[in-house]
This record gives sequence, structure tokens and C-alpha cells, in this order.
Amino acid sequence: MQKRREIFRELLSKDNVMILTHKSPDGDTLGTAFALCRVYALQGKKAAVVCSDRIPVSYRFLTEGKIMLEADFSPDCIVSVDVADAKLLGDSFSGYADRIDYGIDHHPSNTGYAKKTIVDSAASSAGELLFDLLKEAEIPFDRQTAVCLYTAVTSDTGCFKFANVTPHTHQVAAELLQYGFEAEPINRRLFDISSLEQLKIEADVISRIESYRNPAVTVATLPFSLLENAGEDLEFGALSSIPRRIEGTVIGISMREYEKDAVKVSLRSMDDRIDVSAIAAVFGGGGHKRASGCVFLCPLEEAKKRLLDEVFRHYDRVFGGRE
Ligand SMILES: [Mn+2]
Repeated sequence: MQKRREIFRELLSKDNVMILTHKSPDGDTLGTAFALCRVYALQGKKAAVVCSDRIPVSYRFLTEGKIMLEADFSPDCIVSVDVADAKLLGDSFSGYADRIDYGIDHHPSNTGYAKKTIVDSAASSAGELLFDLLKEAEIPFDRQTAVCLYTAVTSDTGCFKFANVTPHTHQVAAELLQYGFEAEPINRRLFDISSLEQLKIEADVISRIESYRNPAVTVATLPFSLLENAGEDLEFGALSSIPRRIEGTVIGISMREYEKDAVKVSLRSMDDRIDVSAIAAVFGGGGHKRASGCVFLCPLEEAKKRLLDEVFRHYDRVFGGRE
């Protein structure tokens, strides 16, 4: 078996590289992709980051304001970052599923679709993994690369708050900060700022919260009717954090009907004994033990009923039935 350091060195030796991110892009997939892209550029090579979906406002500082990312050349090498499954590339890049040369990922559920994959599920983020790989391979990088990597790490750790944070995560952040950029505006952009429209939608979601198992299972729903006239720049990452803010929540669920009869679900576990990726897997989804997701193609109410049946089954198995 080829060592990860060798795979990484081989990957960096390529030119004309297309870097694929996952659909519904977050700071980890984008930050890691732009960091890698920058490393290629520093070596005088051509690389471009592509994404099937619009870039959320919060991350446009990484893309120099670009809203869509497309490549204008035909690549000699294709790398995916933070993409657990080729299905997550999104419609515009699904044609590349069999052509991906390298995958860099931290999801234990990575399906191994790339010809060569570097997975480290102990890494908080793909950004932390890419930092480790650069360090192992002794590849120098610059401040802009560090900004991208820091964005990836802080994004996937919820500003260093989540259970995936390890002492090493903080060490990586500390080493990145040595490059001399300001972290405060990045974290403020990612975690504090939102449009007024966004806050009002969150208020709607909060007013619709339902609690079960007193109140260990918390569900926040966003029906399509509330989104029909909404602006294009709404961000939904923050919605998944609403349920777990409620005291006593063990399983936090947010459900967004993004199109009529199509519901995107995010599941968060506050207790190590509850593996929400197993619940998501029942419905064809996946992710991490403490954070995962799935999609239902049916009306919101029906999706909620099917999901909650499964959630209660898991919860009651661990906590011994109705409390
Ligand atoms: Mn990630």
C-alpha cells in the first residue's frame, strides 16, 4: 500500500488540476480546495476550484467574490476534497465520478470512489488533514494558504466548539496563526454575521420548534412556504445549530423543505452513545457519528414522521424507552 505521504507528493507533482468540492459547499470543502489550489499556484502550476452550487456569501472572501466556480480548461488531474461520496459532487460534476484521481477527506464514510484516497477520520476537518499532509511532505506555503486552511478548520469545528476538536486541532490553528493574518474577521464573518432576512427566517424556525422525549429530541422545521419568496443568498448552515442550543437536547434535528416535497435533514448528536450517521444511513444519507444528514423526497410532514420513528428507535434503545 502506498503511504499517504507518497500519494500526496504524487498528487502535488501534477499540473492542470481541477479541484472538486462538495455540493452545498461549506467552509471546509472551499477552504481546503482553495488552500490546495494556492499550493499548486505557488509551484507555478495551473489549478482551479469548481463547485456545483452557488458560493454562500460568508465564503466569498475565499473566491474573490465569485458566486459560481467553473474551470475553463480540461484537466490532466482531478482531486476532490471533503467529498465523502461521488454523489455529493452535485449534478454539474456527477459526470466526473469515475475520473477522480485523488480524494482528500476526513469522513469515515468515504466510499473510496477516487483512484487514490487519503482519509483521516481523526482530523476535525479536511483543512486540518491538508495542513498535516503539507507539513509531512515539507511543502512550504504562504499566508493566503494559511487563511484558507484556518477557514476550513474553524468552519468544520464550529469555531473550535465541536466534539471533533482535539489538542492537535488547536496546534494546527496555532501554527496557522503564525502566518500573521487576523482570525477575528474570519470568525465574525462565518459565525456572527447574517442578513436581517436570515435572522427573521431563523426566528420563524425557532417559533416552530418541536420537542419530544422531554426534550431530548428537538426538531426544527423550515417549510418550503417560508422560502418561496426568500432571497437567493440565504444560508442554512446556522439552522442546523438551532436545535442543539435548547437545553436538554440529545438529538438535534433540522429539516428544510428546499423544494416542494424535497427535504434536507441535518442530525446532530450531543451524546457519544447516539450515532446519528446510523440514523441517516437508514435513509440513504451519512456523515459523522455526531453530525450527519440525509434527504427525503416527500412532503415535510411525512419525512418528519418517518425520520422520528427511526430516531425514537435509536434513542429508546440507548436510553431504555420513554422517559
Ligand atoms: Mn469537512
